Amino acid sequence: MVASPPMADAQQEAETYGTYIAGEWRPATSGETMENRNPANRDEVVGRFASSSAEDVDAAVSAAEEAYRTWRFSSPMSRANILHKAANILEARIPEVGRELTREEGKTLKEGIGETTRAVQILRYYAGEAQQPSGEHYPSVNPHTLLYTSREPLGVVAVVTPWNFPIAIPAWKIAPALAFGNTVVFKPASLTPLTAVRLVEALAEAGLPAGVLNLVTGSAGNVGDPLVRDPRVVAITFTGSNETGAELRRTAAERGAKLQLELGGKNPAIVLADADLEHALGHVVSGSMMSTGQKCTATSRAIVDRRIIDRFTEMLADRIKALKVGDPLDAETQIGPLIDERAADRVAGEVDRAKQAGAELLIGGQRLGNGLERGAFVAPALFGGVDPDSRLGQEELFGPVLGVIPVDSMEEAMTVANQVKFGLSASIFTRDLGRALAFAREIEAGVVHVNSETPGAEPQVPFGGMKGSSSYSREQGKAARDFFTQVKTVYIDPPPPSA
Ligand code: UN1
Repeated sequence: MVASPPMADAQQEAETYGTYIAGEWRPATSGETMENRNPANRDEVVGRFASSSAEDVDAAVSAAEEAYRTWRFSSPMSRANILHKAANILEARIPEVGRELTREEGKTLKEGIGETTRAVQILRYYAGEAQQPSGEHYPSVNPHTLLYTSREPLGVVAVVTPWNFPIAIPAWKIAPALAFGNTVVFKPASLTPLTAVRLVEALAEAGLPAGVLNLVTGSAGNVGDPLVRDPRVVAITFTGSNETGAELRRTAAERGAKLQLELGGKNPAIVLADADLEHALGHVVSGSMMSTGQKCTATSRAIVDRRIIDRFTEMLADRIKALKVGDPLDAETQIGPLIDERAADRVAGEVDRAKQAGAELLIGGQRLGNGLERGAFVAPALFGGVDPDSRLGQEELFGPVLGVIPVDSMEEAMTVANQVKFGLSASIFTRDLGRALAFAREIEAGVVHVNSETPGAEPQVPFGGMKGSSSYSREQGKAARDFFTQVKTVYIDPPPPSA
């Protein structure tokens, strides 16, 4: 592994950013701000952001409630126009926004730019989706009755998003919420508020009426809690940890709010003996290590046929060892830091714990020095001979850690793959069509890949997990309409003929 120390624009003056409530950028009512630092270099302040409280949340929900009265009846074509315009505005800013995303989140510049580009595509997709049919016409027992359904918006929606995809996930929640006539209060992860500001700026500049989209930055306790408990918020869409997901289930159930959850994963890649190993290698390494392993769709278990396991493990070790870890703004870097110090210490601690529990650490797992000590860097780790029932085989570590699990047969591979509480995404690498089809049928995962990596989500198809990975609802594609609207059934009979 080669280190490239971050040399970013550390001395640059940090700006202060406000909340966006009722069409205005304003400081938190308390006047307090929070600092956001670059995970590649903790000396660098990326910006200062409003540290909001319940009072700001109250103002944002009031603004969203007020705006809903007219936005819900606005023409879907005018909503589509705004989303198109926002896409164009953001597209023109991809280089800057992608770079800022990298400075605050730590994924490589290529990934930061890629994710911003993806947000543009998502905005465009929902501009189109806004104009699709939104109801059905039915026959009725009464031949004169006009009987149809229409999809109507829900009301004020809380959008609560994670730091690991700080622009794509907010875009894929906010765009459909708005396209279908809801208004939004957006609470981004407190570790990535700048990217959230940039997305909201694009939508605001595109002409969203005041109050339709409100941004409230701050901590989970000060902003997230009052937001999801507010009785005027009728729906909550959340991507993040299973712990927070469990709390949200309780809160939403208590007050009858509609809820959509995207939670963790422990995603397997099965590599059968007949696979093209070079091809599988590329996808398993990229699936497990890109974004420093911090994707809920990341591959964290390579389930490998014993006949090829020695060779494949050696290939994995060589490839992972050669990954260039360093400043994510450096074009040569392949792996950036984790999101913060705490995450880096936690992942390094999990690696130690797994070692002590008997897993065989082949490479990596340690915090990195050599010019990288100012950042949250951990060397990408590979474990061999992982016990599928161990913590390493079962729990999501959310970092650059891959465990190889040996199996003797396709049947055993399937059993191991399904023996976890999660079910987000899964891959198989094989040339055998029968096995690929059996895998697609039997795997307990919401997203299935044959001969490609576990991460990735195209905007036009549903995305979401089975079992502990979600709340059964799906995001994106046509599925977004199911969550962000409700059905109205309308019977229209002609009046009796006048006498
Ligand atoms: C992807 O794999 O590109 O938080 C998207 C996450 C997922 C999104 C993954 N909700 O990692």
